Amino acid sequence: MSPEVWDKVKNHPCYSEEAHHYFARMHVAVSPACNIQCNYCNRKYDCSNESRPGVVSEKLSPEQALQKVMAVAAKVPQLSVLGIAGPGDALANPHKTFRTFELVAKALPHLKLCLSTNGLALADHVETIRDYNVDHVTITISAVDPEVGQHIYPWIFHDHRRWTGLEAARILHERQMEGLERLVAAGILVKVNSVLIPGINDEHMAEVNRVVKAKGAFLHNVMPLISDPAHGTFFGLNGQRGPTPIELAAVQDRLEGGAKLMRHCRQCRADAVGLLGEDLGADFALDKIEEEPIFDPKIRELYMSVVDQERADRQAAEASARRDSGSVGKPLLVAVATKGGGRINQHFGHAREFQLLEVDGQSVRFLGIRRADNYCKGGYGEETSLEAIIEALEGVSAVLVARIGDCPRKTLAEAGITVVDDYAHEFIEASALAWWNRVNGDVGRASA
Ligand code: CLF
Ligand code: SF4
Repeated sequence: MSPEVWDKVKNHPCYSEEAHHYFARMHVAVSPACNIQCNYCNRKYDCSNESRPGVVSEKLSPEQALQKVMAVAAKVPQLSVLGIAGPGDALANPHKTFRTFELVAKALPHLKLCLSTNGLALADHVETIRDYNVDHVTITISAVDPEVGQHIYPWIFHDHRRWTGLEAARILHERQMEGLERLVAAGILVKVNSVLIPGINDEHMAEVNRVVKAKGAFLHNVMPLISDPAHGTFFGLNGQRGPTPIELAAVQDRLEGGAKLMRHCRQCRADAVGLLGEDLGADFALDKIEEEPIFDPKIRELYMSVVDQERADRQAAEASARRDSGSVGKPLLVAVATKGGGRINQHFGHAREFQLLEVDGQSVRFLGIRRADNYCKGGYGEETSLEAIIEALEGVSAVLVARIGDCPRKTLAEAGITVVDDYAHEFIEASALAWWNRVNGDVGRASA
């Protein structure tokens, strides 16, 4: 990665997997209207192109959005990105979107600005996006062939009229490609989100990946369709299912070698605040924040210097563990309970998700997130959620945690999963390598 690109992504939790251990994002819901219809969307809720479907966020004016961003920045030194991703399409509401960016850039110039769009209006706004220093844009592109796209988008509103069917999908596709090309030409980093819909675009995803890579997308995020009849979407009501975690992983694995994949997306809430996977949104509702929150840049500077040191120590620890291990061997899957900071610092019972890594004695590859309801509910464990966790950890050899009770440790062992708590609060990658080396040693290398 060039130093220029690294400089753009190193503090962006979505564009860099490494950065997501240290930095937080927040969304402000300033853009209510939308100019297309997706079959996985119900307009009662927020845009599911960049957020969890079925969630309604508090709609804000640009001034209220600024107040909220100030309140979060004052309390969350990890905050590095402000994203606009709905509740409709950011660029179907350009005045509100850009006014919000203008206000925030003036008050908090250290924040990165990020927007997400379906791409229909994108080509008309590329210069403005560049002029407002928006460095990161996500376009949701779930098809690059209108024959496929027509099964995802029933209509669009473009050029003062409504278009349907194949024609709508064709116009949307052409506009998305034009927007992507122009953003890349303007030096803006583009992430492409694709919603994976079994039976509709799963076989087509390799082509989407190939095309967006050829056009210069920086990152491709394949997100699973979340389909629930209770959300009242066309797909939800018509029995269209989403992919299983194994199906999603299989598609992602097939795309390796193409456009770089994002595997740490949490399909966060449209009003999400905090590290990815964390949700502080409810603490920052308008009725809970001060009218004029005060941001102290010194606290932020202090946090940044801590992160610099942590990053250097983490890299050095990994390099040292690699040297100790010596050679490559049999790859094993490990799951890690972490609250962030790049360390194994979460109690098994508090983990709602585990980071999945593949370790082979020399490298540690991040494979994604396995979600599980947290086991510990108010001081006591629940057997049914432990079963769900064991299911979510399918294929995993060991789970690295800060602490765990005797009971779940025993049940996990019976399911063939080793619990490792002797690297509590240590760096993730170095610990995974050290564990691999400890259990495999020469045996692992010989059988590789
Ligand atoms: Fe928000 Fe999206 Fe910007 Fe990130 S989210 S607008 S790029 S700041 Fe991130 Fe959330 Fe996944 Fe989106 S984890 S849903 S990819
Ligand atoms: Fe819904 Fe977003 Fe699609 Fe618009 S772009 S229809 S808000 S999912």
